[in-house]
Amino acid sequence: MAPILYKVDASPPSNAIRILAEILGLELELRDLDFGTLEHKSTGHLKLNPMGTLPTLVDGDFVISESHATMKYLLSVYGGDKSEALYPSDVRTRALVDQAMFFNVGIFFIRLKVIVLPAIFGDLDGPTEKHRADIDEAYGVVEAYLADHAYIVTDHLTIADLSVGATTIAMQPLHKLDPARFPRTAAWMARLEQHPSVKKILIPGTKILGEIVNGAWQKNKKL
Ligand SMILES: N[C@@H](CCC(=O)N[C@@H](CS)C(=O)NCC(=O)O)C(=O)O
Repeated sequence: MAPILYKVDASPPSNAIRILAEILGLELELRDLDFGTLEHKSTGHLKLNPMGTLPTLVDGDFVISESHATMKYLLSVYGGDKSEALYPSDVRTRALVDQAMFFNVGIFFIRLKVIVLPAIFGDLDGPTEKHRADIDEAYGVVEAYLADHAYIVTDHLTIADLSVGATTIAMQPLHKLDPARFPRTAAWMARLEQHPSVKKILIPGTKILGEIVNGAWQKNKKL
């Protein structure tokens, strides 16, 4: 039975998991929750994921949330011979993949979330100067990670690129990165955008996110 992924199309961490599944050739049963009516905070979903966030994965009798942990789980169970490239076993390389993923969980994605949720559920009518400065600072971290390699940690794609890449690409309709200031990040993003699964999943998801958030900003400006 295919693992079930609770998600919405506009969710960058959900999309990182879906891209990983495509790379692995793993079929997922996709189930949308209605974010607008807070279905992710419903009793039923909170039983699966007490954080009340998306994505949530149900694999038989096993339930896991938090996309970065979920990606590692999927690789352990379904990664096969693709695991080594996507999450290298060399201790230092793996530590650097983890470093970038923790940066994404703790810093980068939060800087997206604080301009998205208060727009949809509150009265935020656009990113403030502080929001923009914080996002630029995070772009600067990605730029530094890319100093020596074509991808975040090595010269090939790892799950760090999927997580950090999902946030970076999703951020573009909200606060575009300046390619003159972050040239390596712009080139890496262009490289990721050529990937068939990124084209199929993340680009349309990002368009939806951009429309939702820009629409909410416009609506809130009229309040
Ligand atoms: N670090 C978490 C972040 C999950 C997250 O915040 N997802 C968003 C949707 S993209 C969400 O569910 N937000 C609702 C909330 O935080 O209440 C992950 O990677 O899974």
